[in-house]
Amino acid sequence: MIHIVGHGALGCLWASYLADQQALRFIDTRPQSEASSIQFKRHLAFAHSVSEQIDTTHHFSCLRPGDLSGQISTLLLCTKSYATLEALAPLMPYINEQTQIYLFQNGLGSQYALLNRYPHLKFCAAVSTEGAYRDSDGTLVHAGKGQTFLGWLNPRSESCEILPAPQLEQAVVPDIAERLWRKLAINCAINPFTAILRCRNGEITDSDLFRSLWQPLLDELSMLLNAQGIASSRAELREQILEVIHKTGQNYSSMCQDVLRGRPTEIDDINGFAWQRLQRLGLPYRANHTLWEQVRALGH
Ligand code: KPL
Repeated sequence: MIHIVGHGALGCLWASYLADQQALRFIDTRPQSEASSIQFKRHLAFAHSVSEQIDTTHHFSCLRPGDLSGQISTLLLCTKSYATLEALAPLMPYINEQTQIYLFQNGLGSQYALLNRYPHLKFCAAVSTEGAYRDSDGTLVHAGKGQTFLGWLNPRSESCEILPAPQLEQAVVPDIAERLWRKLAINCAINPFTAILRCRNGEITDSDLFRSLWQPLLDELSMLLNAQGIASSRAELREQILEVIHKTGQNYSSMCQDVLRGRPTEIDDINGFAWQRLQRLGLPYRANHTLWEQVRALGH
């Protein structure tokens, strides 16, 4: 049995594929929540064959922590980064050292906050490029086929397990921390611009805001990666970021979607994390700070 906390786009995406192979339930750990089931339609935006184009309907039960009996063996934590500690706390009676906890958060900070709070638990971090969003009518759109890298946050002797969802490409990697840092740099260079400008990823490069911050931002992000021992030249990072902007040009980033829906953003775990770390290292941090401040000023 697999349990998932968080029924945003990513949680629903994984649920819809995992349920083909295993029994699955959502858990809602929010104090006010009363949802007892979760139902949605999944649409494949990239399907090529006619059979793949059929939208599918998915229905899951959603439990409160008090409804659980027995230990949780596999848990996917698909909440926003700022909600992870609160989401996991009520599940502690049902989690032990054997539970595999998969973390699907954007940015950095929340993963290590969990590890510091619960150093005895098995945390497997995921870095995913699957494109998914909830449409205005609640339809889950699987917008782009990506890849998900999995790896332990703290080194362990046994390998962390691939999730039973063969249609979602996965790989276990030894360097998940490096991938988290590289993804952080990409999110720092895309998400805040899309949130401030309320535009698609592909539209940011035409803006004065992007033009004024792009060079110092690149300097800061490549210094940040190098300070972590990650060999990434400024030119290489520049190419990587521009490639993601190009490939996801039609997407609204997760942060832009949050702003458009009036929800809190993950800015503290993205540019907020970056400028604080740079400041602590005695490195320049102005561009990340400016973007963090401007997204905070949006009031979400
Ligand atoms: O990860 C993303 C996000 O939206 O959070 C990017 C890579 C920017 C794709 O939209």
